[in-house]
Amino acid sequence: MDYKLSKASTKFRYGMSNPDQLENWLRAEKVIGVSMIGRSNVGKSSTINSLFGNKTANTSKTPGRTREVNIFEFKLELEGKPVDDLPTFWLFDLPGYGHAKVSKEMSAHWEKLMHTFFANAGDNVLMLNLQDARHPNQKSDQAFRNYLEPFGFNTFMIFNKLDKLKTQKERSALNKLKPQLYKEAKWVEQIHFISAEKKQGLNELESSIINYLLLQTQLRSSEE
Ligand SMILES: Nc1nc2c(ncn2[C@@H]2O[C@H](COP(=O)(O)OP(=O)(O)O)[C@@H](O)[C@H]2O)c(=O)[nH]1
Ligand SMILES: [Mg+2]
Repeated sequence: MDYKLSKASTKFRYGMSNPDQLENWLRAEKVIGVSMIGRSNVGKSSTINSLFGNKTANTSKTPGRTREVNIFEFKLELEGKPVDDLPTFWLFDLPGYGHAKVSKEMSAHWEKLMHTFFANAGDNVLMLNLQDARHPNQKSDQAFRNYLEPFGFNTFMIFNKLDKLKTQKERSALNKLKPQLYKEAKWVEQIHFISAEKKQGLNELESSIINYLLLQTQLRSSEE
């Protein structure tokens, strides 16, 4: 069956910056969903908009402005109709990592909030680790990957802004990086190359996300 993300059904539900509130909610909810994480300005919000509908995330030109975990509810659809007999799925837009200009206080808050998220999200959240295809695998990306690995989440690495690679040199640099990435991060399940703006590579990514959600739903119902 040809499921799609139901763009019209996505709803903003919470913006949480309080770690205790986030922890309590995650523990009560037992979410199945996906989470977007990456450096500021790599296009997390744009990718979310392209996949889940225009009204979801605010895109912003100011790096590091999103200081909260933004939580959305979404559904799948079949032939344009939202499917109601699947569980509610959740989408998380996480604040970006790796911007140098924030204060110590801000980054301590970020760490606490992120740790709370990763420690309590549960086994059924797919991590979408977004990077900028022109500036891939930065130190902060590697540091984040090392941080994320022991949590054991299913993870995709996604390279966005493919449309900005204009020269052959830039494209071959990214191609050369691929084997290195597969080696550095064997635990990462899939690597995708997209342009959120020019809508490239999004169909494959969407199907992979949907497959993940349906599988988790099946596993969940066989546990009950
Ligand atoms: N050329 C190009 N620009 C993009 C793409 N995706 C996002 N952007 C731009 O990158 C900037 C940051 O995007 P945003 O989604 O706010 O990034 P976030 O901070 O990771 O949420 C904005 O100016 C977007 O228009 C893309 O695929 N191609
Ligand atoms: Mg954003």
